[in-house]
Amino acid sequence: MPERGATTDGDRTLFRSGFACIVGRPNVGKSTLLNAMVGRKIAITSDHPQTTRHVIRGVVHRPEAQLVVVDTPGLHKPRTALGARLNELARATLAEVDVVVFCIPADQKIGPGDRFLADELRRAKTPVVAVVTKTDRVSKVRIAEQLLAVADLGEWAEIVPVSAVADYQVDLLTDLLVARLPEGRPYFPDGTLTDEPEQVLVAELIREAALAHLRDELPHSLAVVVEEMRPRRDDLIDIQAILYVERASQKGIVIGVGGERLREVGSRARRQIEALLGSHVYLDLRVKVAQDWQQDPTQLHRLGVSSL
Ligand SMILES: Nc1nc2c(ncn2[C@@H]2O[C@H](COP(=O)(O)OP(=O)(O)OP(=O)(O)O)[C@@H](O)[C@H]2O)c(=O)[nH]1
Ligand SMILES: [Mg+2]
Repeated sequence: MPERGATTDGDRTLFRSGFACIVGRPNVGKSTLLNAMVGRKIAITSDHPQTTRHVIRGVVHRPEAQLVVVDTPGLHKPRTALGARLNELARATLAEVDVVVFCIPADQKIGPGDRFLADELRRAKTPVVAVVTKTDRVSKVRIAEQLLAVADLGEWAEIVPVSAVADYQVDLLTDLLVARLPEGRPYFPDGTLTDEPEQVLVAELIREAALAHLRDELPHSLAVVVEEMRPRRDDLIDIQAILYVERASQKGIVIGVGGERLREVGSRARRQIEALLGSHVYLDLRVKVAQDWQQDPTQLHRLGVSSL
């Protein structure tokens, strides 16, 4: 029997390859789903909206298929240059993939943001699999209600309830997406899980650690750049990174009383980075001001809000 998702042509088993792009409002669980599908943390996640700031590719390897999953920044109506840039990134990606995964959380009523997106997707013409995320947070009755509400929202190739945290139907979703890929050769070598540069993964893990300690508007003002990454010994890597905030008044919040918050962020990030790199890490964090960088298109790229 061929693997699920593969078909046979006489004796020949077809290899499928292609791209699925995850879209949805901010904070609906797109990056958590990407990580669950790939089986490793590639994209950082947080309970602050607009955590993802650039398009991130993760690779799912199957014996008969390779699925490249593209995580995008949450789509919403732009307020700043950052918001506009994020929307632009997500839209450009939509047109270039084989199938779209549209995430709607089980624990929130469908709102104008979801309808706005459903309209966008109708125009894109790529098949769309609607996914009801975070099913572990609600009752079975509520999941059923949400599935019906999603069905009313548009024309979907499939509707699948999923929990990335409880690992419910993540593999099934992958199977459904693989089945929609064209025949083709793999895009990435065996074993490659992402094409994100190591330095970017490290900067993102530092941002994730900082987001876990920050409230309100400040998360939107934070950007992290790894300035240097150098082995000091066989088993120790020196990393220097800068946390940028938008205003001088925000510096103290990130640093905390007597530097305590920055130390906590550093040790949390260091543990994650050591797991990623498989080496001890000496992490040197500094905080600087990049005045109103969100409003300044020339600074966006430098601070990790990159183009495709
Ligand atoms: N209980 C539960 N929580 C989830 C699940 N998926 C995501 N979350 C939580 O929801 C929050 C947002 O998740 P993200 O994956 O960062 O959401 P996102 O859609 O990528 O957000 P943006 O990048 O800001 O657009 C985090 O606190 C996650 O831990 C799930 O299946 N179950
Ligand atoms: Mg995200």
